[in-house]
Amino acid sequence: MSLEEMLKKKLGKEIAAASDAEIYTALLKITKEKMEGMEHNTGNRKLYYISAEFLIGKLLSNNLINLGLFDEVRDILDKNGHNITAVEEVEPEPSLGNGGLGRLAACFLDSIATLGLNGDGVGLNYHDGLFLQKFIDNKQYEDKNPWITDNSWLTRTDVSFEVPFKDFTLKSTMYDIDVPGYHQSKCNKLHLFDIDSVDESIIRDGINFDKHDIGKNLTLFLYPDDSDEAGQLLRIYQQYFMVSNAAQLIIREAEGRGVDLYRLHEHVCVQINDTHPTMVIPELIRILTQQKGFNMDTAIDVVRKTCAYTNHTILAEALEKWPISYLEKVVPQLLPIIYELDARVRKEFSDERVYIIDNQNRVHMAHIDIHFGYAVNGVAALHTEILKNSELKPFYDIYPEKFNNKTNGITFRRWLIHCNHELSEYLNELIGPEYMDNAENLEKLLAYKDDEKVLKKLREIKKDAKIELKKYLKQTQNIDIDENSVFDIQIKRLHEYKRQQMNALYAIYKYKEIKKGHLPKRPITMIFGAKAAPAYTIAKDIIHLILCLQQLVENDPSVSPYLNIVMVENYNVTKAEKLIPACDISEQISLASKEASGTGNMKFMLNGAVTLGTEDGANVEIHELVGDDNIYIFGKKSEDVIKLYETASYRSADIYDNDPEVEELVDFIISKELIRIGDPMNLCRLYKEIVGKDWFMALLDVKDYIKTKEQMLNDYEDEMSWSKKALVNIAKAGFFSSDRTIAEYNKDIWHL
Ligand code: CJB
Repeated sequence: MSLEEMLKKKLGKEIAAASDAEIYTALLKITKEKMEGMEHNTGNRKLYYISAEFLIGKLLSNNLINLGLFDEVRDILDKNGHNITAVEEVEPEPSLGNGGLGRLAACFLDSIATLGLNGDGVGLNYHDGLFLQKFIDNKQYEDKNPWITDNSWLTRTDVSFEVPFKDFTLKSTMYDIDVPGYHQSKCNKLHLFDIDSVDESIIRDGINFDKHDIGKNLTLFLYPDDSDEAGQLLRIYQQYFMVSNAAQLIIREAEGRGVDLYRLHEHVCVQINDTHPTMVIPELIRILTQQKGFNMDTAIDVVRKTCAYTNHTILAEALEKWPISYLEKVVPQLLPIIYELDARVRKEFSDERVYIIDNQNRVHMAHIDIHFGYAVNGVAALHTEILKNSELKPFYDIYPEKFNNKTNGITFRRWLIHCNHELSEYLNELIGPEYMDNAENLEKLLAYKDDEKVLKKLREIKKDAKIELKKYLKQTQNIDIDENSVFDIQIKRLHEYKRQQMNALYAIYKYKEIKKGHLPKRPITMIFGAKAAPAYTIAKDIIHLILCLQQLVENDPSVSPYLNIVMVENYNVTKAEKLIPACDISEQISLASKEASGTGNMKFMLNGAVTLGTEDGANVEIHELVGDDNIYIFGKKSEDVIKLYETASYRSADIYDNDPEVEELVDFIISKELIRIGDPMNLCRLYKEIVGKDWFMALLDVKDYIKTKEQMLNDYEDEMSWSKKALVNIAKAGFFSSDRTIAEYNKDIWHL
């Protein structure tokens, strides 16, 4: 039966007569059936990629692309008076992740399947995931974010495990999402564990709920507020539930394959994505010793050869340390094992910085991973060097052989073929389709770097993407933007280290310049998209500042023709897919040393934006690849920043007091213009934070930042030379394909 006939049959009516929602559901069912019929990848060693987040985004188009059906479906819909983009709108975006870490996990699943490797993801099926962001009175409000509908990509399986906690046991249900590789005949799975008793009706006024009622709340939210004890306990419940299911699944599948558990490591490999899944180590040891007759030495040895750990940050707040007393309340069965692991470390090493349990009775999760796993990797070259030479130096001194770098990557299926059809089709025409299978082929584009026709066409494609974004913002937020302006975009989690506040200071600078009559050659559209963690006060104050600036500029007719500030509401994968193709200037302005890698930087580059960035994370590697002429680098270097922290010598007040230009920008936060629009409490708190603390040193780099951005805006006016920069960025992006990253994980760590 042809695809068109199948679709008609599923719909039970003519395609032309069906609604977009009906078509979406029919296509979902057809795609799911096709994937259910595909075999799973096989291999002697199987990977389990355990992660608290999988930010997978909408799946219909990507699945169709990978299955090789996209063009056919698009044509069938066109022929019948429908449009695939409108059908895509119907799909709710799964709310299973927060930021780069979760999106990376999703790109990895795509690449693992594309390389035909035997590997599944394991995580949790959060019903309301990360909150839905709303702006009211220029502030962020959080609402629940339900995404699971009757017809979804989830398939309930009959796999279920008993997960024992101190006071009760919970029975799990495993849901699966199929993961097809690009043009592959086999599939992998994302396993998401859940409990049947979860109860969304306990959520009140936004995202509040009873944190004690674990049987009802366990899989409601990703990263529930952990500013109090109940919240921290809930996170431990979630983490243990995730890894106990993972461990039981691993053992069951291994036994099902006839694996001798004493050789588990030869057949299984577990990748621990940041520290959230760390308890899988003591849990596997517990199962092997208590249920499978292992002695402790052998269990530890086998588990150590099975588990590998990825570090995604050097921020202390994210390196989890759980009080023993909390673990005691939730998972007392793990404590004898954790004590044993700590005792072994203490016996072997005298340096207390590498102990698992510190002198405040807290368990350092990363330390378990490093001692009792076989590999530790950072996510960009600079980040891995910082881990080896400072953050994790005492561990590197002990285990140099375990440390390795795996620079992050992104899947080009989603971040080029899907999100930027026009560009991807043009590349196809120009350099042939080989780049879709091997991204390094994008370099062929370099042959056209002086071809005016090609450069002009790239500019047209960019303009078309801007027009698309303009329509989308009008529809979704009733915001008008000018497609002839330069689009400057910063989209990522809101965090002081990422320095959205420094970008806001630029907006203040530009506003003041325009007020003084220094008009830019071309209007500027500054776009932000970011969610702030609900308990992160200063991050929310920064959102407030940006929204107030947006309103100020919008209502000032002497400024609005030249400057437009837009904060996109509820920034997510779907919105990123619309924003990235339209971008000219990619803002990657973290304080050097603090952004482990970044992956947005790679997506922008691939879509022909030019980076404005610090020498941080993967920006360093982008810089090396494209050369000085095709990137704009500013700010202090990571060595200098690390020294400033070590010597505790940074004082933002010194800069503020001694530099009237900086003082003027910062003072504007509490100016009468802004106080009239915003909430004085929020604005004053932010002002004080910047003047009195500025922990991530926005004032240190702000002037260099402004200068470099001005240079960039100037250079943008030379259309051909700017387009050439865009071309070089696209051509050099091949290195950042997650297929390359996954091939490296497989070669150096997984050996699947
Ligand atoms: N990252 O998104 C998160 N969440 C965390 O809790 C810690 C780190 C990000 O991971 C990405 C993938 O490795 C990195 O590119 C990014 O720099 C890092 O902030």
